[in-house]
Amino acid sequence: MLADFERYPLTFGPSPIEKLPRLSAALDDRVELYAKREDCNSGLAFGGNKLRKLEYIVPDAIAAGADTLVTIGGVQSNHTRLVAATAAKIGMKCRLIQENWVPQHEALYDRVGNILLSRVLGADIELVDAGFDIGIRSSWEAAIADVEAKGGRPYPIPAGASVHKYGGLGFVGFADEVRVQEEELGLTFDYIVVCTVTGSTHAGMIVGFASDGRSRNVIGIDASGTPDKTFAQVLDIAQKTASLVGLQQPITADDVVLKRDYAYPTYGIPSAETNAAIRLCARTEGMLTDPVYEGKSMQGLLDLVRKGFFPKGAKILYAHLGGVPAINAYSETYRNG
Ligand code: 5PA
Repeated sequence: MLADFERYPLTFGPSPIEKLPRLSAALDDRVELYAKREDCNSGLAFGGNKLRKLEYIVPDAIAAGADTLVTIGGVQSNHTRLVAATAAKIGMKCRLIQENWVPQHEALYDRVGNILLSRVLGADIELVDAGFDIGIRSSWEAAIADVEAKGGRPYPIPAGASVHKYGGLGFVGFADEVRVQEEELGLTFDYIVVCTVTGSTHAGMIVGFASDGRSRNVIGIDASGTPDKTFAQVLDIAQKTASLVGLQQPITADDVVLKRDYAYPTYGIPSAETNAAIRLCARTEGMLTDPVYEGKSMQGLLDLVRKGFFPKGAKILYAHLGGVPAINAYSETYRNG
């Protein structure tokens, strides 16, 4: 489905799939857990899901004759870090708007983790005091206009590279990649579990897995805390991406499975259950997850297994989308492990 779209490689190639036997055993082997390691998919600034999306966006930025990538996220955004790294890699400048998406945080929150890396990567960063919202923001529009007013050629990339005409393509490719790996492994995954916020990761998977009837087997775990907006955005991106790639079947709201029970207390703040999930995964498999995104999808995965949501023996692929650098901004929370 992606043969007609240009791709600029930013990743090492297919991300590895790893079996998680000790985590499965901690859940009484009710299911078989695997992880697809998007968190180590590249040598660019620790990697992550955004690179798979940006691979299909960069050719358009180059063709547009842009010289500055302009994007937006929270202070500890992974997306902005990876846009900064991508800009460096392709020889462009990077302008970042970083909003105050998380209401309470520690003293060095805006100095460590992702934002530290983005500064080292040379991005021009503006901190803006606005709360969490996955929509189009005036601060981002103003930054685009400002780059232009100063004689630059901006290329706008919305939050999470999601509401972009090519934002869903990368994770259509994820599904193709999984099918090849399933052949190699001699198995088929019954479910794919994914963290969902700005929506194009989940939306791309819905389209990519539609051809083998598995759209509804992609279980999105909302980490936004604004699930109505996230749901609507996933559906919209999935429908637009489906028509872009010429999918022969319609995508409807029924194809979007989004679990809303794990984002509490709010975006960017881990609950006690999130932290328990982070620790269990780390201590059984040595696999680190972050308090904002993957810790919440790990929490959702563990809870759904314990509740018997998945049939016994189901093979479940946890999409590990990255994000670990943000854990450095939570040193108080994890001061005793
Ligand atoms: C992010 C997003 P989507 O936004 O595509 O739904 O992906 C959710 C997600 N896991 C899951 C990790 C590690 C993520 O970073 N991060 C955003 C960011 O600014 O970093 C877009 C919100």
